[in-house]
Amino acid sequence: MYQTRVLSVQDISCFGKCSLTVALPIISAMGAETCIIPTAILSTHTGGFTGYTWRDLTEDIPKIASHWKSLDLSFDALCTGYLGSLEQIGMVKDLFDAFGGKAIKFIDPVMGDNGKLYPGFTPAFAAEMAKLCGTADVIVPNMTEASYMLGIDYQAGPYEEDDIKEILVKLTALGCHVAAMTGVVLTSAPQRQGVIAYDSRTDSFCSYFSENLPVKFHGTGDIYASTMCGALALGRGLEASLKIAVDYTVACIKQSMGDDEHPYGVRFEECIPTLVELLKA
Ligand code: PXL
Repeated sequence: MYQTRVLSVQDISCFGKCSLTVALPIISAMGAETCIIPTAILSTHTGGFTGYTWRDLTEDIPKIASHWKSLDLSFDALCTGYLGSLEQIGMVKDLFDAFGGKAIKFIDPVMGDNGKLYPGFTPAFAAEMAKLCGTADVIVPNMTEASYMLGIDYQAGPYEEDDIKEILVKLTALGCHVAAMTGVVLTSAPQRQGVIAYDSRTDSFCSYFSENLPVKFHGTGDIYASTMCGALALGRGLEASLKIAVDYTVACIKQSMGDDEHPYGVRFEECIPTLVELLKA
């Protein structure tokens, strides 16, 4: 009997609830077989911690790929998150070539937030990530990542809907089919936050908005991306996938509001039953 199979390529932050420690449980809970290629092992993520360790796994990536090639593995989706170097971007291109046949190539171009790049990222990395995004089917940048990839000035929200749409069209001009902007708040409805997506193949937009909660937690972008990629891999349409991913992310944030002991990540584990319910709809 067929089971959807997803590959997630990103780091393991051993403590801190992001990247593979959220992608693996979330995509698995959605019912898909979840394979991983860890790109690095860090003791924690880099947001709010100092003194973290970093073991680079770049040289393992092509070795894992060539073993898998000998096993003739195939995937329904290839999704990437935080990548650590220009070399790793090149290796993801190779993974797309080797295993991209029937797979949805999904990129969360993790690089920054609130107008700033995360530690260690550079405009040169953003330019290379933009090229990689051109080889994807679906990309899910936030406004910071979109601005760096397009070389435009970052503007803080709320935004005019037409401005977001213009940026999405420019992002698909990089070469991908679908660009979805995350974390969007519009001037027309500042009490809502959500995602607007553009599909260049049908020249159509869709969006899904929920509550704009007055808090910010680390790792919510990874939760959103894992859920959206999982939903698409399972065959849900674009609009349905946006909804499942936004609703699950908002549920996780609500579950975590007022919890001062875990400021580094959300209580996504306790909301897994909600995710399973969202998939039934
Ligand atoms: O949540 C994205 C992410 C993933 N992995 C590492 C990070 C971050 C964001 O800061 O530092 C190591």
